[in-house]
Amino acid sequence: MSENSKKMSQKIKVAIIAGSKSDEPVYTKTLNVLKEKKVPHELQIISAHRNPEKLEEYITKSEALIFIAVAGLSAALPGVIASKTDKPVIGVPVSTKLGGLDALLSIAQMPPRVPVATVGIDRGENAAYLAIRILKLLD
Ligand code: AIR
Repeated sequence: MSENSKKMSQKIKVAIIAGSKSDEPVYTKTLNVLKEKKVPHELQIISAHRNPEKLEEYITKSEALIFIAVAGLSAALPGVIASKTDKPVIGVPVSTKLGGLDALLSIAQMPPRVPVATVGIDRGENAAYLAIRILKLLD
């Protein structure tokens, strides 16, 4: 089997969605761990505020088992994803302003029945390690 068709036959397990390309230093940490551990994944840049329809369409169609959402400022992204899927959602707050406290509180303070697992500010790698632990439960 060629490398290309091998890739095609691997189902995406983790979908990483970032609110902006400017979050790249943080989501790169997530990508690096998933690449190193050979977990099939894909990255999308979709803002919950700027592209809500595109976000909903992507979540609905995605075959991923886990979503990792990376965002700064008011950081609605992880919460919006959790409102549209019952798959696990891991949120990564980005230190865009206020040292990332704005995003951390926004992501962590979800209402009852709509959980988001929140990792530390700029801790993109921990989102990947947590996703891998969850995926191990399925093996
Ligand atoms: N963001 C984008 N749409 C909604 C939000 N909260 C976040 C991005 C990024 C920050 O706003 O995740 O952390 C700044 O984005 P930009 O595109 O202006 O650089």
